[in-house]
Amino acid sequence: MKKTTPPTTSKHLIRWVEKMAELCQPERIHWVDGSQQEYDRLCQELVQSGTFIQLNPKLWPGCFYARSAPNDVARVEDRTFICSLSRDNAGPTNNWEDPFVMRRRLKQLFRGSMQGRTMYVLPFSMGPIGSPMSQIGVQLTDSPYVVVNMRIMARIGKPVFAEIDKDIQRVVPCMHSVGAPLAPGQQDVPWPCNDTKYIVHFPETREIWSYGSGYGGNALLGKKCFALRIASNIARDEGWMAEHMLIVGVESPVGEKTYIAAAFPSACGKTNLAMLIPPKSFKGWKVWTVGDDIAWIKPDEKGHLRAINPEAGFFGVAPGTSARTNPNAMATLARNTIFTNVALTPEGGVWWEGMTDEPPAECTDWRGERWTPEIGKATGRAAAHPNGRFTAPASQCPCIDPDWENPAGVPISAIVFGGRRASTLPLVYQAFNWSSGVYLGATMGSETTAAATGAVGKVRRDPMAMLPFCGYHMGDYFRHWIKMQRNLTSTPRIFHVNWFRKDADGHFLWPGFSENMRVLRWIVDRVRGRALSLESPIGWTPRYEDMHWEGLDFDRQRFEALQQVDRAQWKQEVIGHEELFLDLHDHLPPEMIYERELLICRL
Ligand code: TSX
Ligand code: MN
Repeated sequence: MKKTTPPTTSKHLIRWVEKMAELCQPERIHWVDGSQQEYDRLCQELVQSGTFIQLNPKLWPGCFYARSAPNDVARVEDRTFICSLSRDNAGPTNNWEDPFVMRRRLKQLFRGSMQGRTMYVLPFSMGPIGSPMSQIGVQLTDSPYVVVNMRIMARIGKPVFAEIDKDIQRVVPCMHSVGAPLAPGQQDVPWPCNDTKYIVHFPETREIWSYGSGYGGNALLGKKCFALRIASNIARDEGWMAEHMLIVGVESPVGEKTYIAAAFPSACGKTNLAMLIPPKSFKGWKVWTVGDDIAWIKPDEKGHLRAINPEAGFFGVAPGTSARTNPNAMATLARNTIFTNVALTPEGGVWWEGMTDEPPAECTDWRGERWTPEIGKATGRAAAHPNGRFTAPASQCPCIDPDWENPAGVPISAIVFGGRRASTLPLVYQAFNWSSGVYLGATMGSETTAAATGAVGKVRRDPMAMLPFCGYHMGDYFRHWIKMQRNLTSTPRIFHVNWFRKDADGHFLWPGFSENMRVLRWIVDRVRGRALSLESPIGWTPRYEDMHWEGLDFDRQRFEALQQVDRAQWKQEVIGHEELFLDLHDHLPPEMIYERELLICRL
């Protein structure tokens, strides 16, 4: 085996790498330094191997294009496991396997799995290097695609080795193989992967093992696996929170800044909210982006919550992103971006559904086949995969917050939960207090939109948008939320929003997008003690006169329809809450039961 000198003095790390190399039998070991030259060389190698196509540098400078295998296009929740010692610790909403059984199975899968490939030793920091809120991992991977994506999504390489050598922080070992060993002389494919997939977490020993996939959350192990599933375990033990939340700073015309963290299930436009541009009539107001996906939130020494974005880039869904829906995202991904599973234009550009009103006359779709609008219409095939992605550096975002890399994080004044609900849920309301806010987050959900994933319009509960990402029992997770209040001198105010309420004719009642700034402004004013509202059975709701309407023609009647709290609908809603709680009953904190009873009484 070809070897280079390890750029670390950590005997522990070197020994682990040697042991894993013995297991996986790679042809080479490459210690990732994280430099631009290394990145450029890896991208060139990916072009030569056919994984990458370099986009036209005149149109898309520094950008590359990849197509995955058609059976490796998304996270695989049914192949995702939490292997705690006790099954009870994983809870009913996670897949569980005995850690000893799983270890044996993984050893077999990883034995020789990297033959003919390079094993990259990829050290990464989730959060700014050296921040007391950051965490370090080392991913061993046989995928150069993963290495270049991780360079955008996390802080990697030499400075992270330096942190490891200080030997003060625990390192989370992350094993990753695409599960496609090469026999001598065997020709590689553009997207190696395996039909057998395992995304495995060992919460007690804080380890991640991922096999068979090269895609996104399955393979970029710093993101969902570490920053949410493992970090939620660390956070519970240490008294902080690892949340599936965007973070924005809302600045008023006098320069007052209010930071908001917000959790939404998928398909609610989280990245769009994270990069919102206020309407023209909101002179002097500005929204700054700290993060679009994950927040690590911790009490400071004064007992106030502060948050960091543990990531360094955006791994965003491309379809639906346009100069109209999210100009800041379009500016962010205009250069130095990796596109996966979108369409390729004849000019060497990319395209996806929703990017422009007019589709290109002709392009190559995410499968590599010729696509025209006519073919699309006839076959029903989209040019880009609905889960097609861009991997773009956060530093390129025009509205990136000046404090986005502050090692101390930013102070969080409000937490917003949201969902896609055609009825029942008003545009916005504020929970009465912390525990009613935790109840509101625990019972949130979205109506299914894609016919492929089940019945359209059925509410799927997704507590705090963490259902697929909480690395332990959901009931214990609610308990942790409740307990957080005890370590705080002030709690953020908690809100719920719903941009998607419809009228009787099935039309959206709320214009959404930039106009959501009006909701953010009411939230900021509530947090600052400046806005009034009505007490309703579910919480505090703004009256028409509590909102700012300049620049938008939106009458009182329509607003009242949007804000209506219908007691009959809400009685039905509470029955829906009970279904979720049935599953979790033996770990549910009593506050959840009390809050439900109080809600029923108020209705
Ligand atoms: O992202 C969205 N947001 C949040 C923006 C900050 N989307 C897209 C969701 C899919 C990812 C929205 N879609 C939003 C929204 O607020 N609202 C809607 C629904 C909607 C769609 C089109 C219109 C209005 C509402 N069109 C007109 O009113 C003309
Ligand atoms: Mn997410």
